[in-house]
Amino acid sequence: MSRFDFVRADLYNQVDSRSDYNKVGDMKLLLRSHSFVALCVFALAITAGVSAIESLDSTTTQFLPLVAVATRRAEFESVVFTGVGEDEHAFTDIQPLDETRLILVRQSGIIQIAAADGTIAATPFLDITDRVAYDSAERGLYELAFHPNYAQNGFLYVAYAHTNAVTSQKTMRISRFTRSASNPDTGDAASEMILLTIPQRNNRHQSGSLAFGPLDGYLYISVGDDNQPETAQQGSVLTGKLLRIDVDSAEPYTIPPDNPFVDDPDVLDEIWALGVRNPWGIDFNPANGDLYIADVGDLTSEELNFQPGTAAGGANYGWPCYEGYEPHDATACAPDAELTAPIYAYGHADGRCAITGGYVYHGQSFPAWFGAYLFADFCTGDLFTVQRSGGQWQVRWRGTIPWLTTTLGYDYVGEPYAGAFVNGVVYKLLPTSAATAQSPSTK
Ligand SMILES: [Ca+2]
Ligand SMILES: [Ca+2]
Repeated sequence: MSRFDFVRADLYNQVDSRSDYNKVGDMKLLLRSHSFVALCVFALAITAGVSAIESLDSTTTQFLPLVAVATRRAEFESVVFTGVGEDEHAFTDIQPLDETRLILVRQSGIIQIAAADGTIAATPFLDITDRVAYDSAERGLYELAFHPNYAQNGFLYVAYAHTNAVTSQKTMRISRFTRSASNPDTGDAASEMILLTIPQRNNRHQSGSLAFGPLDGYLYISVGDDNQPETAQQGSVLTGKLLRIDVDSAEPYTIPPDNPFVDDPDVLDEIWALGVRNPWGIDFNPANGDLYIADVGDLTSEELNFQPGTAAGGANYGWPCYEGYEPHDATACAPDAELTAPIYAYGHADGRCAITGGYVYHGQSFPAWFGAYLFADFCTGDLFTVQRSGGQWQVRWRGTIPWLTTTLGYDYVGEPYAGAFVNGVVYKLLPTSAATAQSPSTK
């Protein structure tokens, strides 16, 4: 019996064929070239799809259709926090710099500092636009991870797309930068130490999410399949994988001795997990080391994968053998028993198109969300929480972010923000009852 036999087939009854909008890159390209027309068509597509969808309750593990969402009360309001019209480049990461300030990573290659009132500092924290290959679709600067001991060593890590000026070879780089000795509010652009250079052939599915394991201190890196799905099952390349490296024992890095494939000559030692497509966000629960992997799907399914904090690595999340719970391409696949199914997947009904990963909420403004993982859909902006209760995963709709959601982030006390695509806005999410009385500038 397949591990995928528990699939709730009804999830896929909702899948439709409005797949012109079903991938982040497609949507971005479309918006860049035909933004107004695309949005109008998109709105019509949503409207047209609603009537065919049955009503569902949010306490089930299915998504609420938009018609039902509209009748429910959103738990938050999205207050414009910063950046309206200043710069249309997408946000790819939001996280605290310190108690009062946020770090905002932009796909174009600039990392900025936002003050508590939303003001963006005139001097960027780091500007590496000179080496980031930004194509306004999927290539660019992805995520940033501060070293757990950043306060002492000043090390930060980024993932970005690069194109060699002479050979035109495309790569994804994982690099370390060091805080400036003269200005602690800046990174030193000349301090780059390249850890990994991963060859890429295409412009799609680069991923580039970074996170330090809260239990082991190792750096985890997601690498997309580079639009070569078969590579996700190949141990000889790093695309379509999660990697795990030790950045502390020697430069540029070493292999943790307990990595799952160090004794397997057929699988590269950096590999921690296989079978991912385009993880748009890997994030640990800092309380217990649980790992959430939001993996953007192809035509049918957006999936959320999970690894308990006690896991020893080596999981195979199944792409391209499966997309979500559906068989996709069985060529050169491991047996089903060796694959790990997602904890949740959703189709593209109601205009949803691509999962945007978030983080495990530990703030105070939304008590009902505490300990739950937040994620959103890129196209609709619907925000959901997922949490295990009584051994079952429960997904709940919490509200809708008003613009295409490229990233979810948080401040020093864990309160949520959402980065938008192309309109240069970061939203702060405030409880509905408080949002009208409280703006970020008065907080
Ligand atoms: Ca090996
Ligand atoms: Ca999968």
